[in-house]
Amino acid sequence: MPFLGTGVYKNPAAVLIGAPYDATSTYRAGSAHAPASIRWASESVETFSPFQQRDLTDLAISDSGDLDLAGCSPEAMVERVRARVAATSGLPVVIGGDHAVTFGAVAALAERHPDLGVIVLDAHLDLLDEYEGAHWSHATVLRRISDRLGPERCAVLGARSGTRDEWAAAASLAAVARTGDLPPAARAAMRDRPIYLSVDIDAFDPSIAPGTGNPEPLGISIGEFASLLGVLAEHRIVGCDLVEVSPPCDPSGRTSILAAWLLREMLLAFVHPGDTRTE
Ligand SMILES: [Mn+2]
Repeated sequence: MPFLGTGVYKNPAAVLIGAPYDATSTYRAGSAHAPASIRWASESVETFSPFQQRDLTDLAISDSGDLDLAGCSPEAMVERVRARVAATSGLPVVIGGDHAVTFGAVAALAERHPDLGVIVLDAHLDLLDEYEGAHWSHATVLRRISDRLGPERCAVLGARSGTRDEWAAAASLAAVARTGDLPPAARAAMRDRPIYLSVDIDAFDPSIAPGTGNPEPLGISIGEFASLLGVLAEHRIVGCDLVEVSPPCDPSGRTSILAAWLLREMLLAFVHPGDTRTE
């Protein structure tokens, strides 16, 4: 079942890409089931957003289904995500999977946009150089991105968990904030850059989004996210993802429904009605 409001277009303005992979999860896996669960949950959401006064059906958005990542090593997974995103015209929107999938998308877009900046919403800093010997892990993803782009091109919002060393390393990022607000200095630093937005669902408070592998108290609110989207809609977003929803940890299905709603709002904020629509 494709995501809400998507269709088949020759030149889509945005393309959803499922990345069902959770082999680098460190505590509770299950995010490999998220793409299917979020598509299913999207049936409970309307295509029209009363907040943005915009409708998904006015936009040319395709759902390309899931990548085949079964049995992949983390390196092979990153390469498959990279290759698919590199081959995608239109805004790539990756549905994880665990957070390690983000690096594949960022690697592809950094080739296309040498001045790429990355904004991550995440409870966790993910700045470890390695996790129990693993170079590619959902716990090292921002470190890998920062190594690739430079820390001054990376910002993390909603952050409230990390080792002492990770917090020390975070000081060199463009921004690190516990709230969902992009601090003014980071707004300026990101103003002229193409931006990739990565949304780890655990940035939200666990009372809102309990269905994730590593829930962490004192998270951001949905209202904070909506305000951030308003700010980011004025920037140039060239790719985005939503990761770390774990359906087995989400018996009521509410986290998948929130994820579908967040994706609708992201698509409506980042894809413009003037963008190509070819049947
Ligand atoms: Mn996280």
